Amino acid sequence: MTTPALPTTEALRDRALDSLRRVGVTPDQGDDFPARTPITGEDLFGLAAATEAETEEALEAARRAFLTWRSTPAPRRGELVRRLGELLRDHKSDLADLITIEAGKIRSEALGEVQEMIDICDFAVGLSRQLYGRTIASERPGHRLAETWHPLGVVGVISAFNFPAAVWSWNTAVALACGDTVVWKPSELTPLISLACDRLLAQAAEDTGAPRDVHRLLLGDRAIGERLVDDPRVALVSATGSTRMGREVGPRVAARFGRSLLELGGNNAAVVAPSADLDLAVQGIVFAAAGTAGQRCTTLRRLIVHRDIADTLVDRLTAAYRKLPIGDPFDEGTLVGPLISTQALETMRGALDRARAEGGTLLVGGERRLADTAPRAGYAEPAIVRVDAQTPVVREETFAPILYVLTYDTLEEAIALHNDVPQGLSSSIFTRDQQEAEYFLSAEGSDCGIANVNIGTSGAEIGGAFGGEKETGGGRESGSDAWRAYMRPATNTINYSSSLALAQNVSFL
Ligand code: UN1
Repeated sequence: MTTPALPTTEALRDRALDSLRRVGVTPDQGDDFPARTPITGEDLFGLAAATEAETEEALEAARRAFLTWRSTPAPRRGELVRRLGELLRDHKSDLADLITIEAGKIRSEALGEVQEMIDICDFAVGLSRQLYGRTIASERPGHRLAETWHPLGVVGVISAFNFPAAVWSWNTAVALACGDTVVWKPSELTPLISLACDRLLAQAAEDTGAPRDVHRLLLGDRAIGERLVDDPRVALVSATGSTRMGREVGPRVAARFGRSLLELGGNNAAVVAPSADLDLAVQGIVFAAAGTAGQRCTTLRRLIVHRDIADTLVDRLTAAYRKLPIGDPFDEGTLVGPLISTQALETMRGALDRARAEGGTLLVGGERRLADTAPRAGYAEPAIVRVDAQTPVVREETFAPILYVLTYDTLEEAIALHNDVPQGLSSSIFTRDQQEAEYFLSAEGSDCGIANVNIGTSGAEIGGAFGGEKETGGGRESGSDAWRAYMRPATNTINYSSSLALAQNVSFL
Protein backbone atom coordinates (compact mmCIF):
# COMPACT_ATOMS: atom_id res chain seq x y z
CA MET A 1 0.00 0.00 0.00
CA THR A 2 1.30 3.42 -0.84
CA THR A 3 -0.24 6.69 0.19
CA PRO A 4 -0.86 8.57 -3.04
CA ALA A 5 0.59 12.06 -3.26
CA LEU A 6 3.37 13.84 -1.42
CA PRO A 7 3.20 17.48 -0.42
CA THR A 8 5.32 19.79 -2.53
CA THR A 9 8.56 21.23 -1.22
CA GLU A 10 6.95 24.70 -1.45
CA ALA A 11 4.05 23.59 0.72
CA LEU A 12 6.45 22.09 3.25
CA ARG A 13 8.55 25.27 3.25
CA ASP A 14 5.45 27.36 3.99
CA ARG A 15 4.35 24.96 6.68
CA ALA A 16 7.80 25.04 8.32
CA LEU A 17 7.93 28.84 8.20
CA ASP A 18 4.41 29.09 9.65
CA SER A 19 5.34 26.77 12.53
CA LEU A 20 8.54 28.68 13.15
CA ARG A 21 6.69 31.99 13.12
CA ARG A 22 4.20 30.76 15.70
CA VAL A 23 7.06 29.62 17.91
CA GLY A 24 8.70 33.03 17.48
CA VAL A 25 11.56 32.19 15.11
CA THR A 26 12.51 34.10 11.98
CA PRO A 27 15.32 31.96 10.62
CA ASP A 28 18.56 33.71 9.83
CA GLN A 29 18.69 32.72 6.17
CA GLY A 30 22.11 32.36 4.60
CA ASP A 31 23.96 30.11 2.26
CA ASP A 32 26.15 28.04 4.57
CA PHE A 33 23.90 24.98 4.61
CA PRO A 34 20.32 24.14 3.71
CA ALA A 35 17.31 23.19 5.79
CA ARG A 36 16.03 20.10 4.00
CA THR A 37 13.07 17.82 4.08
CA PRO A 38 13.38 14.07 3.54
CA ILE A 39 9.71 14.06 2.49
CA THR A 40 10.73 15.31 -0.96
CA GLY A 41 14.48 15.18 -0.40
CA GLU A 42 14.72 18.83 -1.39
CA ASP A 43 16.10 21.96 0.20
CA LEU A 44 13.68 24.31 1.94
CA PHE A 45 15.96 27.33 2.27
CA GLY A 46 19.53 28.17 3.17
CA LEU A 47 20.76 28.95 6.67
CA ALA A 48 23.72 30.67 8.23
CA ALA A 49 26.13 28.61 10.33
CA ALA A 50 27.77 29.91 13.50
CA THR A 51 31.14 31.49 12.78
CA GLU A 52 34.21 30.72 14.83
CA ALA A 53 33.82 34.04 16.65
CA GLU A 54 30.18 33.26 17.44
CA THR A 55 31.15 29.84 18.72
CA GLU A 56 33.76 31.37 21.00
CA GLU A 57 31.26 33.98 22.19
CA ALA A 58 28.65 31.32 22.94
CA LEU A 59 31.07 29.21 24.95
CA GLU A 60 32.23 32.20 26.94
CA ALA A 61 28.65 33.37 27.53
CA ALA A 62 27.64 29.89 28.74
CA ARG A 63 30.66 29.81 31.04
CA ARG A 64 29.75 33.18 32.50
CA ALA A 65 26.10 32.27 32.90
CA PHE A 66 27.17 29.16 34.80
CA LEU A 67 28.73 31.36 37.48
CA THR A 68 25.32 32.72 38.47
CA TRP A 69 23.21 29.71 37.51
CA ARG A 70 25.18 27.32 39.72
CA SER A 71 24.24 29.29 42.83
CA THR A 72 20.60 29.84 41.88
CA PRO A 73 18.63 27.53 44.22
CA ALA A 74 17.80 24.31 42.43
CA PRO A 75 14.01 24.60 42.84
CA ARG A 76 14.23 28.04 41.22
CA ARG A 77 16.17 26.50 38.38
CA GLY A 78 13.30 24.06 38.15
CA GLU A 79 10.96 27.01 37.45
CA LEU A 80 12.78 27.63 34.16
CA VAL A 81 12.29 24.01 33.19
CA ARG A 82 8.64 24.08 34.24
CA ARG A 83 8.06 27.11 31.99
CA LEU A 84 9.83 25.35 29.14
CA GLY A 85 7.48 22.39 29.62
CA GLU A 86 4.46 24.71 29.45
CA LEU A 87 5.72 26.31 26.24
CA LEU A 88 6.36 22.88 24.73
CA ARG A 89 2.74 21.96 25.54
CA ASP A 90 1.49 25.19 23.92
CA HIS A 91 3.50 24.55 20.74
CA LYS A 92 3.24 20.77 20.59
CA SER A 93 1.68 20.72 17.15
CA ASP A 94 4.13 23.20 15.59
CA LEU A 95 7.11 21.35 17.01
CA ALA A 96 5.77 18.03 15.74
CA ASP A 97 5.34 19.60 12.29
CA LEU A 98 8.98 20.65 12.24
CA ILE A 99 10.08 17.17 13.31
CA THR A 100 8.02 15.61 10.54
CA ILE A 101 9.31 18.08 7.97
CA GLU A 102 12.97 17.64 8.91
CA ALA A 103 13.23 14.07 10.18
CA GLY A 104 10.33 12.52 8.23
CA LYS A 105 8.59 11.06 11.30
CA ILE A 106 4.94 10.18 11.01
CA ARG A 107 2.63 12.54 12.89
CA SER A 108 1.98 10.25 15.84
CA GLU A 109 5.69 9.63 16.41
CA ALA A 110 6.52 13.32 15.99
CA LEU A 111 3.88 14.20 18.59
CA GLY A 112 5.31 11.41 20.75
CA GLU A 113 8.74 12.98 20.53
CA VAL A 114 7.37 16.31 21.76
CA GLN A 115 5.53 14.45 24.53
CA GLU A 116 8.87 12.92 25.53
CA MET A 117 10.23 16.47 25.89
CA ILE A 118 7.28 17.52 28.02
CA ASP A 119 7.70 14.43 30.18
CA ILE A 120 11.40 15.03 30.82
CA CYS A 121 10.63 18.63 31.78
CA ASP A 122 8.16 17.37 34.39
CA PHE A 123 10.76 14.89 35.58
CA ALA A 124 13.48 17.56 35.81
CA VAL A 125 11.20 19.94 37.73
CA GLY A 126 10.71 17.22 40.35
CA LEU A 127 14.41 16.49 40.26
CA SER A 128 15.16 20.12 41.08
CA ARG A 129 13.91 19.35 44.60
CA GLN A 130 15.55 15.94 44.81
CA LEU A 131 19.26 16.37 44.08
CA TYR A 132 19.94 14.23 47.10
CA GLY A 133 23.31 13.54 48.62
CA ARG A 134 23.88 11.03 51.41
CA THR A 135 24.99 11.37 55.00
CA ILE A 136 27.53 8.70 55.88
CA ALA A 137 28.41 7.36 59.32
CA SER A 138 31.85 8.61 60.30
CA GLU A 139 34.39 6.34 62.00
CA ARG A 140 35.33 9.24 64.29
CA PRO A 141 33.38 10.61 67.24
CA GLY A 142 31.92 14.10 66.71
CA HIS A 143 32.25 13.86 62.95
CA ARG A 144 29.82 13.66 60.13
CA LEU A 145 30.47 12.64 56.53
CA ALA A 146 28.26 14.06 53.82
CA GLU A 147 28.06 14.01 50.09
CA THR A 148 27.03 17.18 48.26
CA TRP A 149 26.19 17.31 44.58
CA HIS A 150 27.31 20.49 42.85
CA PRO A 151 26.69 21.76 39.32
CA LEU A 152 29.36 20.69 36.88
CA GLY A 153 29.77 23.53 34.36
CA VAL A 154 28.99 23.95 30.69
CA VAL A 155 27.46 20.86 29.06
CA GLY A 156 28.04 20.44 25.32
CA VAL A 157 25.15 18.57 23.73
CA ILE A 158 25.76 16.95 20.33
CA SER A 159 22.57 15.39 18.98
CA ALA A 160 21.49 13.35 15.97
CA PHE A 161 18.77 13.79 13.33
CA ASN A 162 16.58 10.90 14.43
CA PHE A 163 15.50 12.32 17.79
CA PRO A 164 16.32 15.91 16.99
CA ALA A 165 14.42 17.40 19.92
CA ALA A 166 13.85 14.74 22.60
CA VAL A 167 17.51 13.87 23.08
CA TRP A 168 18.30 17.58 23.44
CA SER A 169 15.57 17.89 26.06
CA TRP A 170 16.75 14.88 28.09
CA ASN A 171 20.12 16.52 28.38
CA THR A 172 19.05 20.12 28.66
CA ALA A 173 16.15 19.83 31.12
CA VAL A 174 18.26 17.72 33.46
CA ALA A 175 21.44 19.80 33.02
CA LEU A 176 19.57 23.05 33.74
CA ALA A 177 17.92 21.63 36.86
CA CYS A 178 21.37 20.46 37.95
CA GLY A 179 22.73 24.02 37.63
CA ASP A 180 24.70 23.57 34.42
CA THR A 181 24.49 25.67 31.30
CA VAL A 182 24.22 24.15 27.84
CA VAL A 183 25.74 24.71 24.41
CA TRP A 184 23.95 22.68 21.76
CA LYS A 185 25.28 21.47 18.42
CA PRO A 186 22.38 19.69 16.70
CA SER A 187 22.56 17.61 13.55
CA GLU A 188 22.96 19.69 10.40
CA LEU A 189 19.94 17.79 9.10
CA THR A 190 17.55 19.24 11.69
CA PRO A 191 18.31 22.93 12.20
CA LEU A 192 14.70 24.19 12.22
CA ILE A 193 13.42 22.16 15.16
CA SER A 194 16.63 23.20 16.96
CA LEU A 195 15.90 26.88 16.35
CA ALA A 196 12.37 26.34 17.69
CA CYS A 197 13.58 24.59 20.87
CA ASP A 198 16.21 27.25 21.48
CA ARG A 199 13.61 30.01 21.03
CA LEU A 200 11.20 28.41 23.50
CA LEU A 201 13.95 28.01 26.05
CA ALA A 202 14.94 31.66 25.57
CA GLN A 203 11.29 32.57 26.11
CA ALA A 204 11.16 30.45 29.26
CA ALA A 205 14.32 32.17 30.53
CA GLU A 206 12.81 35.59 29.86
CA ASP A 207 9.56 34.63 31.59
CA THR A 208 11.29 33.29 34.70
CA GLY A 209 14.19 35.74 34.96
CA ALA A 210 16.89 33.14 34.24
CA PRO A 211 20.02 34.30 32.41
CA ARG A 212 19.55 34.11 28.62
CA ASP A 213 22.90 32.41 28.24
CA VAL A 214 21.99 29.29 30.21
CA HIS A 215 21.47 27.86 26.74
CA ARG A 216 23.16 28.58 23.43
CA LEU A 217 22.53 26.98 20.07
CA LEU A 218 25.27 26.62 17.47
CA LEU A 219 24.17 25.60 13.98
CA GLY A 220 26.84 24.29 11.69
CA ASP A 221 29.09 21.44 10.74
CA ARG A 222 31.35 19.09 12.62
CA ALA A 223 33.96 21.79 13.29
CA ILE A 224 31.58 23.14 15.94
CA GLY A 225 31.19 19.70 17.49
CA GLU A 226 34.96 19.38 17.54
CA ARG A 227 35.19 22.70 19.32
CA LEU A 228 32.86 21.46 22.06
CA VAL A 229 34.87 18.27 22.30
CA ASP A 230 38.21 20.05 22.68
CA ASP A 231 37.32 23.16 24.68
CA PRO A 232 38.28 22.88 28.35
CA ARG A 233 35.32 25.10 29.30
CA VAL A 234 32.99 22.26 28.35
CA ALA A 235 32.88 20.08 31.44
CA LEU A 236 30.69 17.37 29.95
CA VAL A 237 30.20 16.41 26.32
CA SER A 238 26.97 14.48 25.86
CA ALA A 239 27.04 13.03 22.37
CA THR A 240 24.44 10.94 20.56
CA GLY A 241 25.29 9.38 17.21
CA SER A 242 27.24 6.61 15.55
CA THR A 243 29.84 4.45 17.22
CA ARG A 244 32.32 5.91 14.73
CA MET A 245 31.59 9.39 16.08
CA GLY A 246 31.85 8.17 19.69
CA ARG A 247 35.22 6.58 18.99
CA GLU A 248 36.52 10.05 18.13
CA VAL A 249 34.70 11.99 20.82
CA GLY A 250 35.45 9.73 23.82
CA PRO A 251 39.26 9.71 23.64
CA ARG A 252 39.48 13.40 22.72
CA VAL A 253 37.40 14.50 25.68
CA ALA A 254 39.28 12.09 27.95
CA ALA A 255 42.62 13.49 26.75
CA ARG A 256 41.73 16.79 28.42
CA PHE A 257 40.18 14.99 31.42
CA GLY A 258 36.72 16.17 30.46
CA ARG A 259 33.69 13.98 30.95
CA SER A 260 31.73 12.43 28.18
CA LEU A 261 28.34 10.79 28.07
CA LEU A 262 28.02 8.66 24.96
CA GLU A 263 24.86 7.27 23.46
CA LEU A 264 25.94 5.46 20.32
CA GLY A 265 24.80 2.66 18.05
CA GLY A 266 22.53 -0.20 18.96
CA ASN A 267 22.00 -3.60 17.38
CA ASN A 268 18.95 -4.48 19.35
CA ALA A 269 17.43 -7.93 19.45
CA ALA A 270 14.29 -9.63 20.68
CA VAL A 271 14.14 -13.26 21.69
CA VAL A 272 10.79 -14.90 20.93
CA ALA A 273 10.20 -17.99 23.05
CA PRO A 274 7.74 -20.80 22.24
CA SER A 275 5.29 -19.64 24.93
CA ALA A 276 5.13 -16.08 23.55
CA ASP A 277 1.77 -14.45 22.89
CA LEU A 278 2.24 -14.12 19.16
CA ASP A 279 -0.42 -11.46 18.64
CA LEU A 280 1.36 -9.22 21.08
CA ALA A 281 4.79 -10.18 19.73
CA VAL A 282 3.85 -9.37 16.12
CA GLN A 283 2.58 -5.93 17.12
CA GLY A 284 5.62 -5.22 19.28
CA ILE A 285 8.07 -6.44 16.65
CA VAL A 286 6.56 -4.52 13.73
CA PHE A 287 6.56 -1.23 15.64
CA ALA A 288 10.09 -1.76 16.96
CA ALA A 289 11.54 -2.88 13.61
CA ALA A 290 9.67 -0.80 11.03
CA GLY A 291 8.54 2.19 13.12
CA THR A 292 10.43 5.44 12.57
CA ALA A 293 11.55 3.77 9.31
CA GLY A 294 14.09 1.81 11.36
CA GLN A 295 15.90 4.97 12.35
CA ARG A 296 15.85 4.78 16.14
CA CYS A 297 18.94 3.78 18.02
CA THR A 298 16.55 1.40 19.80
CA THR A 299 15.13 -0.04 16.56
CA LEU A 300 14.76 -3.82 16.58
CA ARG A 301 17.36 -5.18 14.17
CA ARG A 302 17.62 -8.86 15.12
CA LEU A 303 14.92 -11.39 15.94
CA ILE A 304 16.02 -14.58 17.66
CA VAL A 305 13.08 -16.97 17.39
CA HIS A 306 12.63 -20.46 18.77
CA ARG A 307 12.81 -22.94 15.90
CA ASP A 308 9.32 -24.37 16.65
CA ILE A 309 7.53 -21.09 16.08
CA ALA A 310 9.86 -19.45 13.57
CA ASP A 311 7.87 -20.22 10.41
CA THR A 312 4.54 -19.18 11.94
CA LEU A 313 5.96 -15.94 13.30
CA VAL A 314 7.83 -15.11 10.11
CA ASP A 315 4.68 -15.68 8.04
CA ARG A 316 2.72 -13.34 10.25
CA LEU A 317 5.45 -10.72 10.15
CA THR A 318 5.86 -10.82 6.39
CA ALA A 319 2.08 -10.50 6.00
CA ALA A 320 2.09 -7.45 8.30
CA TYR A 321 5.05 -5.93 6.45
CA ARG A 322 3.25 -6.27 3.10
CA LYS A 323 0.45 -4.12 4.44
CA LEU A 324 2.58 -1.33 5.89
CA PRO A 325 1.47 2.02 4.43
CA ILE A 326 4.62 3.82 3.23
CA GLY A 327 4.67 7.44 2.14
CA ASP A 328 3.84 10.96 3.24
CA PRO A 329 4.44 11.10 7.00
CA PHE A 330 1.79 13.83 7.33
CA ASP A 331 -0.85 11.44 5.99
CA GLU A 332 -2.75 9.98 8.96
CA GLY A 333 -2.72 6.52 7.37
CA THR A 334 1.05 6.31 6.86
CA LEU A 335 3.12 4.17 9.21
CA VAL A 336 6.48 4.34 7.46
CA GLY A 337 7.86 7.68 6.32
CA PRO A 338 11.02 8.33 4.33
CA LEU A 339 14.56 7.49 5.28
CA ILE A 340 16.52 10.60 6.05
CA SER A 341 18.21 10.65 2.61
CA THR A 342 18.82 8.73 -0.59
CA GLN A 343 22.23 7.99 0.85
CA ALA A 344 20.53 6.15 3.72
CA LEU A 345 18.56 4.25 1.11
CA GLU A 346 21.80 3.28 -0.64
CA THR A 347 23.24 2.12 2.67
CA MET A 348 20.14 -0.01 3.21
CA ARG A 349 20.40 -1.55 -0.24
CA GLY A 350 24.10 -2.18 0.28
CA ALA A 351 23.37 -3.99 3.55
CA LEU A 352 20.68 -6.13 1.86
CA ASP A 353 23.11 -7.04 -0.93
CA ARG A 354 25.73 -7.99 1.61
CA ALA A 355 23.21 -10.00 3.64
CA ARG A 356 22.32 -12.00 0.53
CA ALA A 357 25.98 -12.48 -0.33
CA GLU A 358 26.55 -13.74 3.22
CA GLY A 359 23.85 -16.40 2.78
CA GLY A 360 20.70 -14.56 3.91
CA THR A 361 17.30 -14.79 2.23
CA LEU A 362 15.24 -11.66 1.70
CA LEU A 363 11.70 -12.57 2.75
CA VAL A 364 9.92 -9.29 2.20
CA GLY A 365 10.55 -5.63 1.39
CA GLY A 366 13.73 -3.85 0.48
CA GLU A 367 12.33 -2.11 -2.60
CA ARG A 368 12.50 1.59 -3.14
CA ARG A 369 9.16 3.43 -3.20
CA LEU A 370 8.04 6.71 -4.72
CA ALA A 371 11.18 7.05 -6.83
CA ASP A 372 9.20 8.70 -9.66
CA THR A 373 7.30 11.15 -7.47
CA ALA A 374 10.26 12.05 -5.25
CA PRO A 375 13.55 11.07 -6.89
CA ARG A 376 15.58 12.88 -4.22
CA ALA A 377 13.79 11.18 -1.31
CA GLY A 378 14.58 7.77 0.19
CA TYR A 379 11.34 5.83 0.69
CA ALA A 380 11.97 2.14 1.29
CA GLU A 381 9.95 -0.94 2.12
CA PRO A 382 11.01 -2.31 5.51
CA ALA A 383 12.75 -5.63 4.96
CA ILE A 384 13.00 -8.97 6.72
CA VAL A 385 15.98 -11.21 6.01
CA ARG A 386 16.32 -14.76 7.26
CA VAL A 387 19.90 -15.64 8.21
CA ASP A 388 21.52 -18.77 9.60
CA ALA A 389 24.24 -17.01 11.52
CA GLN A 390 25.30 -13.58 12.70
CA THR A 391 27.44 -12.78 9.69
CA PRO A 392 29.38 -9.47 9.60
CA VAL A 393 26.47 -7.42 8.21
CA VAL A 394 24.16 -8.70 10.98
CA ARG A 395 26.66 -7.60 13.61
CA GLU A 396 26.66 -4.04 12.29
CA GLU A 397 24.08 -1.33 12.86
CA THR A 398 22.54 -0.29 9.54
CA PHE A 399 20.35 2.74 10.23
CA ALA A 400 17.43 1.50 8.16
CA PRO A 401 14.46 -0.86 8.56
CA ILE A 402 16.11 -4.26 8.14
CA LEU A 403 15.16 -7.07 10.49
CA TYR A 404 17.40 -10.15 10.51
CA VAL A 405 15.73 -13.34 11.73
CA LEU A 406 17.72 -16.14 13.38
CA THR A 407 16.48 -19.30 15.06
CA TYR A 408 17.49 -20.99 18.32
CA ASP A 409 16.86 -24.22 20.20
CA THR A 410 17.81 -23.48 23.81
CA LEU A 411 17.48 -20.23 25.73
CA GLU A 412 21.22 -20.31 26.56
CA GLU A 413 21.93 -20.40 22.84
CA ALA A 414 19.50 -17.52 22.25
CA ILE A 415 21.18 -15.38 24.89
CA ALA A 416 24.64 -16.21 23.57
CA LEU A 417 23.53 -15.09 20.09
CA HIS A 418 21.82 -12.09 21.58
CA ASN A 419 24.95 -10.85 23.33
CA ASP A 420 27.35 -11.74 20.53
CA VAL A 421 27.37 -8.31 18.87
CA PRO A 422 29.58 -5.32 19.63
CA GLN A 423 26.65 -3.07 20.68
CA GLY A 424 24.59 -3.23 23.88
CA LEU A 425 21.69 -0.78 23.90
CA SER A 426 18.25 -2.39 24.02
CA SER A 427 16.80 -5.89 24.15
CA SER A 428 13.64 -7.78 24.83
CA ILE A 429 12.14 -11.21 25.29
CA PHE A 430 8.63 -12.31 24.39
CA THR A 431 7.64 -15.17 26.67
CA ARG A 432 4.94 -16.22 29.12
CA ASP A 433 7.41 -18.32 31.07
CA GLN A 434 8.50 -16.41 34.16
CA GLN A 435 11.71 -18.40 34.57
CA GLU A 436 12.77 -17.50 31.05
CA ALA A 437 11.88 -13.85 31.53
CA GLU A 438 13.82 -13.57 34.79
CA TYR A 439 16.81 -15.40 33.33
CA PHE A 440 16.87 -12.96 30.42
CA LEU A 441 16.84 -10.03 32.87
CA SER A 442 19.50 -11.55 35.15
CA ALA A 443 23.24 -10.93 35.16
CA GLU A 444 23.63 -13.98 32.89
CA GLY A 445 21.00 -12.69 30.49
CA SER A 446 20.91 -9.67 28.23
CA ASP A 447 24.06 -7.55 28.39
CA CYS A 448 22.22 -4.37 27.32
CA GLY A 449 21.42 -1.17 29.18
CA ILE A 450 17.74 -1.76 28.45
CA ALA A 451 16.13 -5.21 28.81
CA ASN A 452 12.37 -5.62 28.38
CA VAL A 453 9.77 -8.36 28.68
CA ASN A 454 6.80 -8.68 26.31
CA ILE A 455 7.41 -5.31 24.73
CA GLY A 456 9.72 -4.29 21.89
CA THR A 457 13.15 -2.71 22.14
CA SER A 458 12.16 0.86 21.27
CA GLY A 459 9.94 3.49 22.81
CA ALA A 460 11.42 3.74 26.29
CA GLU A 461 9.75 6.00 28.84
CA ILE A 462 11.81 8.91 30.17
CA GLY A 463 11.56 7.80 33.81
CA GLY A 464 14.21 5.12 33.42
CA ALA A 465 17.88 5.72 32.62
CA PHE A 466 18.51 5.44 28.89
CA GLY A 467 21.74 4.11 27.38
CA GLY A 468 23.75 1.00 26.81
CA GLU A 469 26.95 -0.93 27.13
CA LYS A 470 29.90 -1.93 24.94
CA GLU A 471 30.07 0.06 21.71
CA THR A 472 26.88 1.87 22.69
CA GLY A 473 29.18 3.94 24.88
CA GLY A 474 28.12 3.31 28.47
CA GLY A 475 26.30 6.62 29.05
CA ARG A 476 22.95 6.97 30.81
CA GLU A 477 20.63 9.85 30.08
CA SER A 478 17.10 10.88 30.96
CA GLY A 479 15.52 9.44 34.13
CA SER A 480 16.44 7.47 37.25
CA ASP A 481 19.75 8.78 38.59
CA ALA A 482 21.22 9.72 35.20
CA TRP A 483 21.31 13.30 36.61
CA ARG A 484 24.47 12.44 38.50
CA ALA A 485 26.47 12.58 35.27
CA TYR A 486 25.62 16.30 35.13
CA MET A 487 26.91 17.09 38.62
CA ARG A 488 30.07 16.64 40.67
CA PRO A 489 29.90 15.03 44.07
CA ALA A 490 31.92 16.54 46.91
CA THR A 491 32.59 14.46 50.02
CA ASN A 492 32.50 16.57 53.17
CA THR A 493 34.01 15.64 56.54
CA ILE A 494 32.64 17.87 59.27
CA ASN A 495 34.22 17.84 62.72
CA TYR A 496 31.75 19.12 65.31
CA SER A 497 33.82 17.99 68.31
CA SER A 498 36.51 20.12 69.92
CA SER A 499 39.34 17.71 69.30
CA LEU A 500 41.13 16.60 66.19
CA ALA A 501 40.88 12.88 65.60
CA LEU A 502 42.69 11.54 62.56
CA ALA A 503 41.17 8.80 60.48
CA GLN A 504 42.62 5.31 60.49
CA ASN A 505 43.83 6.01 64.09
CA VAL A 506 46.83 7.93 62.79
CA SER A 507 48.58 9.94 65.54
CA PHE A 508 50.53 13.07 64.71
CA LEU A 509 51.69 15.89 67.00
C1 UN1 B 1 17.30 7.45 19.94
O1 UN1 B 1 16.93 6.77 18.98
O2 UN1 B 1 18.38 8.10 19.89
O3 UN1 B 1 13.40 4.52 23.41
C2 UN1 B 1 16.51 7.64 21.18
C3 UN1 B 1 13.16 5.13 22.35
C4 UN1 B 1 13.04 6.63 22.46
C5 UN1 B 1 14.38 7.29 22.36
C6 UN1 B 1 15.24 6.84 21.24
N1 UN1 B 1 12.41 6.97 23.70
O4 UN1 B 1 13.02 4.57 21.28
